[in-house]
Amino acid sequence: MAVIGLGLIGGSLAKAVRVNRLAATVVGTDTREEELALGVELGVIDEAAASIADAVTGSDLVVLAVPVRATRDVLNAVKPYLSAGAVLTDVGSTKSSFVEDVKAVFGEVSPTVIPGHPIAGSEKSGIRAANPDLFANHKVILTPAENVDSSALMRLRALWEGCGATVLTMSVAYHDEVLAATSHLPHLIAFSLVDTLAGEDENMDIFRYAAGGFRDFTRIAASDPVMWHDIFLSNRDAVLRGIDHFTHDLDQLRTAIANQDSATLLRVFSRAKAAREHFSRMLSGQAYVTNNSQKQVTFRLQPGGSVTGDIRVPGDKSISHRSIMLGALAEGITEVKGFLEGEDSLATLQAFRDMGVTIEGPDDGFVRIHGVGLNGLQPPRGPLYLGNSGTAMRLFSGLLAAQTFDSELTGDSSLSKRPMGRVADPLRAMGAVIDTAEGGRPPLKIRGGQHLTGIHYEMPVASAQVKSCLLLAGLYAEGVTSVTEPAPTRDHTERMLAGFGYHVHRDNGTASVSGGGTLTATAIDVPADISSAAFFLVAASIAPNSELVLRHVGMNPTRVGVINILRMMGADIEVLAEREIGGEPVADLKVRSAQLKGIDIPEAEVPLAIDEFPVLFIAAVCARGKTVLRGAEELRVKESDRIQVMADGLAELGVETTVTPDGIVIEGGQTIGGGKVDSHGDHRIAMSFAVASLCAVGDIEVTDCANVATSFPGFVDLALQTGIRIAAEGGE
Ligand code: SPQ
Repeated sequence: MAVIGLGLIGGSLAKAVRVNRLAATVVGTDTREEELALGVELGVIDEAAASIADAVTGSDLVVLAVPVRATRDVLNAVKPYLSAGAVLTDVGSTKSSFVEDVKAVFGEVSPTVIPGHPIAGSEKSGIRAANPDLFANHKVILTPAENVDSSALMRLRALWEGCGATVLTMSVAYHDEVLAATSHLPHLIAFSLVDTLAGEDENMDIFRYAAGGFRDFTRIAASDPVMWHDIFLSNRDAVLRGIDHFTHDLDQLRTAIANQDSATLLRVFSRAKAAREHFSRMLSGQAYVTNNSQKQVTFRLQPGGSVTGDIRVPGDKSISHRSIMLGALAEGITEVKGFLEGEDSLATLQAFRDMGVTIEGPDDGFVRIHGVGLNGLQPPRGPLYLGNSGTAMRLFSGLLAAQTFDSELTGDSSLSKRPMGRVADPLRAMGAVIDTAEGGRPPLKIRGGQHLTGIHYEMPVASAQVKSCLLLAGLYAEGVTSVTEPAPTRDHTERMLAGFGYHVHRDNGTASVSGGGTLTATAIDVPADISSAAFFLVAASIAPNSELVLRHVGMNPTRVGVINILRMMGADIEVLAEREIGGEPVADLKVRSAQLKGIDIPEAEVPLAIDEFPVLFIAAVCARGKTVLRGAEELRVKESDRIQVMADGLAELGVETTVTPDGIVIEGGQTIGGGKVDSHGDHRIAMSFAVASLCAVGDIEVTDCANVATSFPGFVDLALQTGIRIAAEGGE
């Protein structure tokens, strides 16, 4: 391997390759003789070459680590000595200029030329700063051309990975655009600010009193001036676009300050604060919410235990989503208590920030939403990323179908498989223009500026999301929009619309709204989520010697199927202190161990307990006798196919079940053994198998559990606190 240029990056790469024994011989060359001599002395390189010709001759890999502006001259010197098939790469911060130089010197970009850029560095420079760990846990971007030699790419990727880096590939143009925004522009601003302040008369005082903020912000102004001069000139166009964008936004802040416009200041600052808090996630191209599928979290469970205590599970997910949506579209300020700070509802919150809504918090469940009115949303800058949340995608499709601007809704790999035709079709009947991917799957591309007209829709499936989507679209439609459901589904949208002063006509199974009204801000107290409480209701029922109190649980009649079913199975659940808070019934629940019995689950209960079936299957395994579930085909299109995935997981633990197209038959009383279960990234499956450990006879390992954070942040701590023998491993 030949490294041309023994500065910080070239030296660190040479040393990392040597330390990790990734090349037989590392030859270095540099125009600065002292640096070259130091290279050998410090063990950075095996051999010092007196010229580029000597270094390149016989090398399989040639790495250019020279200032960007020197690239062309160095390539001219490399060309005559480069062996056929040798891989040529670089480490420069701009990639189109490297490609242009390669074309100018070689006439083409051959398949073994692979531009590269390690996203690592330090304000230190020179070979003395060479650090073999510089690239560990950092990203390296390779920008191969379409004709790239795949084995060359594989070898170069392996080399960087051998130095501890994570390798990403992208196009040259995309690389330069992204780097202009995330690296070049911040350096420019830091240089400029320090220079401006240094030019002030009282600069000595300014620097003397400079606090940590100044130091943090301007650290990069100590970077190598020549290198940065080169970078700005060679990535000129992309950097200019970044400067123009930034100048425009800075100007807006200036105007806001001049005009005492606190709404704009608060909006920008709170959006920026949220972005900064989640910025590592943003960098992975996932807006501001986690791409949980990339985190590997495993639950390890020891068998047995009792469940005791007095707990409150986090806020209701369905109500949390809706509180942000209606709060954002209302006139005035809505305050929310008990908001669920889970990834799903945070995705909804972030999407509204992306559409210009000022949202303060969440701060320990408290959120303050500065409503913009039904017509006050602004076009988002890019696609709205909704993570794992079916609720967010389906409800957003309704309210975005009526906006003046275009929008695109995307999600993680699980959400990208879920059916969206069920909302797109009736919305199209109202006049919306929506494109989906094949089979009606996400992403959804929604064309703005359409005139919607109310329809009457008979839902073919009992779905609160479809109903809510159409009611939200109906707020904007001309005339009446009415939806009839085949069986009662959760009615939080209807209740909350009424709470915001919007009349919803409800008649048996039909809910209707007339377009053209307004929503008036209100206060919302989100009850604890009965779907999260369900895990503990089953846990305390099946574990011996258990007694647990669950506080402030939402008892909306369209959600209490789990309590009805568990009671039919013989569970000992007391409902205490029933009360109504903000239009939703709430109660405390006391649950004690009980011998459960198998039942035929009444089909009418299915929509009322739709999210609780995974954990109810665990109850059924621990019951005496047979439990039969029918009419639940909807379970197959949730975050996973919840019938099959539960049956597969139970089979891993030695429990046999009979899967039917619309349900399952479970013979109770089987022994739950130890084993390894794949949750398929489905939060409710992961938590259900954690509960199963209470009745198991062996250790259980549940994989792919990161998505538990979508609906139940803090599950592991609460489970441990009540007596479930759980440990979580892994994370980002
Ligand atoms: O939001 P998402 O991903 O669809 O979440 C789930 C869940 O288990 O948390 C379903 F997988 O809950 C849905 C629920 O099944 C939330 C919901 C709502 O808030 O309106 C309604 C139900 O779905 P559907 O399809 O019956 O409307």
